[in-house]
Amino acid sequence: MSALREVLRRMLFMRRFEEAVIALFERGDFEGHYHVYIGQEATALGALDAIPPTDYMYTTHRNHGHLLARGADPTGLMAEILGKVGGLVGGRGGSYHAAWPEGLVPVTSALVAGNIPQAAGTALAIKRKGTDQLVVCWFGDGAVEEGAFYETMNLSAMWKLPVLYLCENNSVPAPYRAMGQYPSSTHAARSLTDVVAPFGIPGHVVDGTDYEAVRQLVTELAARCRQGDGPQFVEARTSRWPGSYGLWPAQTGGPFDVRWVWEPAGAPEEVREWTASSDPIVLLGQRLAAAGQLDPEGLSQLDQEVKGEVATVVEEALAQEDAPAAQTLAHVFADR
Ligand SMILES: Cc1ncc(C[n+]2csc(CCOP(=O)(O)OP(=O)(O)O)c2C)c(N)n1
Ligand SMILES: [Mg+2]
Repeated sequence: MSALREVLRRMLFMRRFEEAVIALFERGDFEGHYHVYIGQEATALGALDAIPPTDYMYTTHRNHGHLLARGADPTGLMAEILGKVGGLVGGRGGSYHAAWPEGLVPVTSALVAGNIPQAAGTALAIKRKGTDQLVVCWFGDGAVEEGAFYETMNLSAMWKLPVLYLCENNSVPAPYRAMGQYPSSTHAARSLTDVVAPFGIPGHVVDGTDYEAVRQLVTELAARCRQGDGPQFVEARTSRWPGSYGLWPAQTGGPFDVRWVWEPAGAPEEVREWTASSDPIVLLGQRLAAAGQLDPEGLSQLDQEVKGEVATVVEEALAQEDAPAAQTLAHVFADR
């Protein structure tokens, strides 16, 4: 199997995993708010394939894809989302606060931009210890509107901290994904990369639907960070998946159908345009097909395998005990 075909398989796994999360929520198997990473799969895989497991990672409310791409156990993540005892953080965090301390994902902040100073703090500790690790810090375009972002850009630039700031701008229309300037509708700057320029932090734009482009850029920037050049800022552009909208995710258009790789026009109206122009699975599938490395039967078989793996994950997570209520406050107060 070619390396990119394996990437496609991993993207499909992430997609089917989150479709299962949606189905479990709709069935009432867990409560609370959650966010899916559908449509951004290529960004997490491209970036994290360029980063060894010895580096730290901080993620956000949209963390499922980051954790899976990082190599967290899918059953542990599913159990965490469901509030089960075998969850990545004992079922206490749920979707919003899923983390993986053993995998150097120490904590997840539900506050937009809350993880940015935490990432810089870890980078300061790394610098003081003198190791050659770095910190990957994920956040959305919304975080660039928060005060914590600016304070942290200033300090991390002054102290030349080894942090890779990976901003996923998921609100860019498809034609602007690989272009230079793109004005945000919620930010006065002409482009998000302009925002870090006064701090002397280099800003880079990449098409977040392009696994190879993201991987190549992050490989280069990680090397610069590691050699002491200080922070780097990436704006990875994706186009928001229209299948999930409103405050409470609801899957309009239904689950992804692998036949849309060959016939995106066959997708339901709600997701048709996005499927054709912006779905990273469709875009990579089409590339592989054009190179003679993928055919409809092969993809369908891959999908069946992945669906089977996800079904096992769901079954094993559901079979676990609920996390005991008495442990809810464990690790919250120093005296417990
Ligand atoms: C400080 C703060 N304000 C508001 C919220 C509510 N909230 C949760 S996600 C979100 C949108 C964040 O947008 P962005 O950073 O672009 O991430 P995206 O959801 O698009 O991935 C908001 C406003 C929050 N969690 N924290
Ligand atoms: Mg956003």
